[in-house]
Amino acid sequence: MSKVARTGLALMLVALALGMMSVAALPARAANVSLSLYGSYAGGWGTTSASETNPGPTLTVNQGDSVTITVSSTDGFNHQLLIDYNGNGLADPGEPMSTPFSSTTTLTFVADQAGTFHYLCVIHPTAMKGTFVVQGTGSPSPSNVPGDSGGVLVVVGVLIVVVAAAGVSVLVLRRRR
Ligand SMILES: [Cu+2]
Repeated sequence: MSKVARTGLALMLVALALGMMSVAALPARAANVSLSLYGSYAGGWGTTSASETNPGPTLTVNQGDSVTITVSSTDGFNHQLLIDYNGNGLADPGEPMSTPFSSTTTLTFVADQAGTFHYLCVIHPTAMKGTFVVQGTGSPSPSNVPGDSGGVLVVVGVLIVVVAAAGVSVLVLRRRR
């Protein structure tokens, strides 16, 4: 291998390592978060069956989290949990909603929108409500486009890896000829 090729190969490997590091250095995201809510018409919502209030406890997660809420009815009535992203008090397409439950069920969804929202029981929206906060992750984005600032870093990191890997293979192939 010529000196130029060796230097080129070394540079490519450095770029490859840097690219991989930039992907690995991304802030921790997309955690799995498990929450419990107990609800009744007379009491509202609580994180335990003994602490129901209306409004219920404020639930806070990070944007991108996979959220599982285990919901239990403590009065034997049917309830149905809704994350009311648009605040109209109604179930809309794209808003996470549990099945109706008179004992226990789970609702799993990805908290993809950052902001402060309400959760409520669709059947008893005024008697069973609370606040649901999705904290945005990463540095503040200059635009108001919902989604991630982390995505750009991933794309840049992956591009660096791909280009560096291509460079390495070209050099290796040339050497074989
Ligand atoms: Cu209810």
